[in-house]
Amino acid sequence: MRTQVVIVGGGPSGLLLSQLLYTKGIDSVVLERQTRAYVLSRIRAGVLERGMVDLMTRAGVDARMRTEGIPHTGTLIAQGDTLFRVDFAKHTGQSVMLYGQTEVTRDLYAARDAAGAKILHEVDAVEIHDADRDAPFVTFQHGGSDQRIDCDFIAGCDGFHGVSRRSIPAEVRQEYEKVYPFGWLGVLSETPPVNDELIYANSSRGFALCSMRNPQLSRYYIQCSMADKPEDWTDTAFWHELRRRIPAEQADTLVTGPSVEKSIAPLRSFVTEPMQWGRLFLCGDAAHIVPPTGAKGLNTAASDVHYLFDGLCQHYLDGASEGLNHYSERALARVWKAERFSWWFSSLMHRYPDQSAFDLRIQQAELAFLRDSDAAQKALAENYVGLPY
Ligand code: FAS
Ligand code: PHB
Repeated sequence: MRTQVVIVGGGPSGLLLSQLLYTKGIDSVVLERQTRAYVLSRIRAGVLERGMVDLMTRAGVDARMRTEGIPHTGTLIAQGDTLFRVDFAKHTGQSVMLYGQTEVTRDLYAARDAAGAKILHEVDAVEIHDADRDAPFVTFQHGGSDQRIDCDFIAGCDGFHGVSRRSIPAEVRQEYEKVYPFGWLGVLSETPPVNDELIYANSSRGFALCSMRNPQLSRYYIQCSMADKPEDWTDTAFWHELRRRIPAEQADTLVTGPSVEKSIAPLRSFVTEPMQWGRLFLCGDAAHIVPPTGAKGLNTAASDVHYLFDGLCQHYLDGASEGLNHYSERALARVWKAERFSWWFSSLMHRYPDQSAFDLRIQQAELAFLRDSDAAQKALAENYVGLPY
């Protein structure tokens, strides 16, 4: 088999890149380890930056998002029982779009199917070969037989646990990591959201987030111990704890119901440099991870895809190599700003096991400054709606 671009990983990064390349007549093959049903079963991100909305529009997959997505022009921040709003529209003139990653993936699959795209599911033993040469290729097992695809370029879109990052020699890679001493226990419930905008809450019992997918589907998170497992938490225990972490007014109006999904996500900040090696380019979680506090995971994957798509178009359509040659430095410049914001917002909103009395006072002062300062709120808003590509 031969194609122009082999894309390892069929999550949002891989599917979005494949669809964008298709709009420019650039051929790709997507290799996905899981089944399509498994990929679509994952409940992850919920907030799309303007840049991601624009990319979905360029990819021709924005129709359902524009009818079912919910634009948000601000968010609420709760400190104990006090609430204040950060107005994105006032500070940036922009909004974000509440539209689940699962729906993004569903829309991308539909477009890829309509285009007769080659997406191979349940592939095993993917190996990247000669990425540092002019004729790279990928081998894998599919349908019980050994396969090989020759290509011009390889996009590593296979997430944190994929094979692509590890295909760059260890002596070439520099990795940066911070593991947070807590996780997020997330619940999806077929109940009306407690508020029409998100509530990020810093309470004496820990962080909580009230989010949503649509007027009848809510997404809630509470900070939990790294030792916790989803089965340790009954629905009753979750709702009781969430009520204790959000302001009384919202706790009193919270509509609870059975969880239709319950999972725990560990929190880490991680970046690998460089994000390219020869003709291999890493995108999304394959190259970096953020704590989900700032809703930057999926959105930073999107900006990677933007830069790589731009570079591949330059190569194939203009015969120029500047975009591909500088992909890693362009992508990393924005990645590190997303890492910073995600770390800062996580430090502001969570209670850390080793937090001293001084640390707590500083955190409370930072929240009070954010509450009282237009400049501080403008800074948060600029980062939240998404910094320029
Ligand atoms: P993904 O991990 O989504 O996709 C990689 C794909 O590659 C997967 O389908 C995988 O099966 C496949 N793959 C892996 N190894 C392979 C191999 N060897 N061969 C072939 N295929 C392979 N972000 C937010 O903004 N908000 C959130 O609330 C949020 N919650 C999250 C919760 C969890 C549990 C996780 C893990 C992430 C969360 N994220 C969140 C971040 C998430 O949204 C990612 O940023 C987003 O999925 C990145 O997309 P991809 O880069 O495509 O990686
Ligand atoms: C979500 O709706 O899943 C969500 C929203 C905002 C975040 C993280 C997750 O910061």
